[in-house]
Amino acid sequence: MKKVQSTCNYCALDCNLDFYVENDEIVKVVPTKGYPVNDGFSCIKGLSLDKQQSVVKGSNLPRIRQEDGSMKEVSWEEGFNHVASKLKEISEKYGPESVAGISTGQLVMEEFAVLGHVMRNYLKANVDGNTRLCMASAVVAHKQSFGFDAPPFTMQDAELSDTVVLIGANPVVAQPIFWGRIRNNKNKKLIVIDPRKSETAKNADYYYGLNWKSDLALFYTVANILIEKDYVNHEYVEKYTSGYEEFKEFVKKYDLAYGVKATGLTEEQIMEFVELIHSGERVSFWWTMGVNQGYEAVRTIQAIINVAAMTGNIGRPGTGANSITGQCNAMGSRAYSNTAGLFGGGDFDNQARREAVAKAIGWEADELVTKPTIPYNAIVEGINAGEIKALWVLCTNPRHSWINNETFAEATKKLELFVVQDIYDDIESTEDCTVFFPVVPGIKKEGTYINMERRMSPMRPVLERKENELSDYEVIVGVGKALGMGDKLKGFETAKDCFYTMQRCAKGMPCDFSGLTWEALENSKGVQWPFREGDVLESDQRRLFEDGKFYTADQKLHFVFEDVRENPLPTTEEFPVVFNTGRGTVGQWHTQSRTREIEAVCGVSAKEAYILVNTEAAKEAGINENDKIRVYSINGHNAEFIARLTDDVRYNELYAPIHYIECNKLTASLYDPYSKEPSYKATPVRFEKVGGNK
Ligand SMILES: Nc1nc2c(c(=O)[nH]1)N[C@H]1C(S)=C(S)[C@@H](COP(=O)(O)OP(=O)(O)OC[C@H]3O[C@@H](n4cnc5c(=O)[nH]c(N)nc54)[C@H](O)[C@@H]3O)O[C@H]1N2
Ligand SMILES: Nc1nc2c(c(=O)[nH]1)N[C@H]1C(S)=C(S)[C@@H](COP(=O)(O)OP(=O)(O)OC[C@H]3O[C@@H](n4cnc5c(=O)[nH]c(N)nc54)[C@H](O)[C@@H]3O)O[C@H]1N2
Ligand code: SF4
Ligand SMILES: [Mo]
Repeated sequence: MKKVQSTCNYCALDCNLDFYVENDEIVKVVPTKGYPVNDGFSCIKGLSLDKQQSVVKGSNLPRIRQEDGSMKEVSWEEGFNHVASKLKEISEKYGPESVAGISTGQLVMEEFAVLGHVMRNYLKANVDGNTRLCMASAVVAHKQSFGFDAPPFTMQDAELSDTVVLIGANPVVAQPIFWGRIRNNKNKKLIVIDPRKSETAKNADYYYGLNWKSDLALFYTVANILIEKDYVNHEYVEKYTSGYEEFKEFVKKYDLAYGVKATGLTEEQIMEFVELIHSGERVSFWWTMGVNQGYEAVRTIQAIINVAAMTGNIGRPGTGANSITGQCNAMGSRAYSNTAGLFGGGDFDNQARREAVAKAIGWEADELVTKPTIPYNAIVEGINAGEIKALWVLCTNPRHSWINNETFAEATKKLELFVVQDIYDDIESTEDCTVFFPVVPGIKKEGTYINMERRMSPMRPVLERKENELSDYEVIVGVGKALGMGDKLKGFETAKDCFYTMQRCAKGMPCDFSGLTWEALENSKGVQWPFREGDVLESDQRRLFEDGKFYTADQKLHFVFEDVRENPLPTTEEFPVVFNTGRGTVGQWHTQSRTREIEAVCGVSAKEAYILVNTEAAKEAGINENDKIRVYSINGHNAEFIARLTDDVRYNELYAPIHYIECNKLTASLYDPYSKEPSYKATPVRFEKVGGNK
């Protein structure tokens, strides 16, 4: 029996799993013992990766839409030539910016990189990813505060912390293995900040159910009181930060009375939180989508960073302002997709970086793309405005997951070329595609992942490929060749070549991994960047900023802040209820295309869209458990859900799991101004019983 150690390609923990294979069949999946992330444990999704091998039904050949609307199977060569000639034709006719791509945080690093190379370096097109829906706010905040998009922690910090603060994060459902590690820390106080009494909040020692999107007000108030009480680590602030004095003046107006009014918490709760932060010796702050997805998300993250910094809770074991990531390779997509920054980091207008990257890929600096991509929302708006005519979607399902998703449905009808590349041919996004590229799932491909604590780990083929089965990497290279790139694909021929090309690009940057080889990563404990040539791995738990030096020009952490803004989309008399959204269960993954093959999940998951309704509010509206309700959104759309009654959501709140397409039918197009990440979690709505008289 063959054993292959590989990486789970669902969530951002990147658990390692041992696949046992006999006669090209997976006979068992065992979470890797001794692996620093998951040490012998995993959740149901990882354990069920063997189920994800049927790929598309029928053959593994591409399909092209015909005039009568049917899809015709063609050879791979024909598929590549068709897409390449359409891309060229559209690019020449309407200009390079009429071509766009939407990628993901679920491909391997090498796949984003080669896509960025073909689409951005060569075609000069725009390519954004679903990481925009997820991590963009953290990226912008990290860059401004730390000088680089660098999550500072190692996951062990949750075990070493005496005060763990979770803000808008529900790891019981979303990162179960990480939750296990928090729970195993018996010496901690657990504080959860979430308007909804989430599964995690129910396990908290201190739960603060603040108003939606009032986290910024809370953290400014907390900062002000910490200063007033002189609970500040002055030595840390003076040595390692800049902008503190200005921040101190700035937060004066955010007094306790303001905090109480804005957050809906009591004076006692806010003061208790302040005392908990002060009395903790190793306080760690962790946030996820409850923070990243908001109309002032970047500044909220920076307020959390500021509080961590002014109390000296950065760079020590058990501390940190720590962004919990979502998808298996969100970190890889951030540093190596060539979308918001150059390969390996650095802005597109940074001449020194341009030259270094150009040299690493064997091009001239002036041949590289000159500016970041337009963001996801601008791509969708550009299609609707008739400016973008070609779209290539890979490994994401925007018809379901995009905010206000009817705008995406509308857009796809206007495209001249719409390529969808997925392991399933029947996801919602394929409905209007003009070309479908079927690809193999993770268990049949190779490359590198980077998890939320910067740990690189390999994906290696567990099963052999069958006839005509291609990986994302090969499909992208196939299109590149058909475009006539020739020598311009040098260094990108295979995933392994690309790994070394990216290594050259990142040399000297914070995410430098020049000390690694493709082979050394295999069967390893993973390696956290930075890992430079000559570095010796002294520990498999490494955090950043232990020396107090940051990646900014003055090497200091920058206090960044701005006034709390009016909510651009407040509840109204007509839409008095807040529509909160997020993950539903451990077994269900996003749009459910991937997890529907897991019988143990599907068998127990609701088939129809359901929604959590507050018991008292339901009673008043004459709604009983399992009744159908209709929710009307401020965005003009409405949808039906099965009501589930609970006291875990508030009187004027509904909670819809994202695993049903109805959810994003109702979210309204609102973004953080700096990151352009959608504000998915607080749309004004109203509801009524279907067939009711309200
Ligand atoms: N089983 C499963 N696991 C997953 C995923 C999945 O689809 N299924 N997806 C993965 C991905 S890509 C991601 S990004 C992560 C997401 O992981 P999480 O962010 O932990 O999950 P969410 O459910 O989106 O949101 C977390 C919480 O934010 C709260 N929230 C809403 N508004 C606010 C607010 O204004 N302030 C605060 N403080 N909290 C608020 C919600 O009530 C919710 O409980 O999960 C990953 N893990
Ligand atoms: N209302 C609301 N909406 C949200 C969120 C929210 O909290 N609230 N969260 C947002 C967040 S954080 C995220 S990350 C997004 C996620 O949204 P999506 O990215 O749209 O969701 P997935 O279902 O993960 O889509 C991945 C697709 O890739 C396919 N796939 C799997 N493996 C491979 C592969 O190897 N190659 C290729 N080519 N395809 C593959 C799967 O079949 C699936 O169709 O949703 C966002 N939408
Ligand atoms: S916790 Fe995340 S990485 Fe680990 S097995 Fe589950 S989905 Fe995979
Ligand atoms: Mo995400």
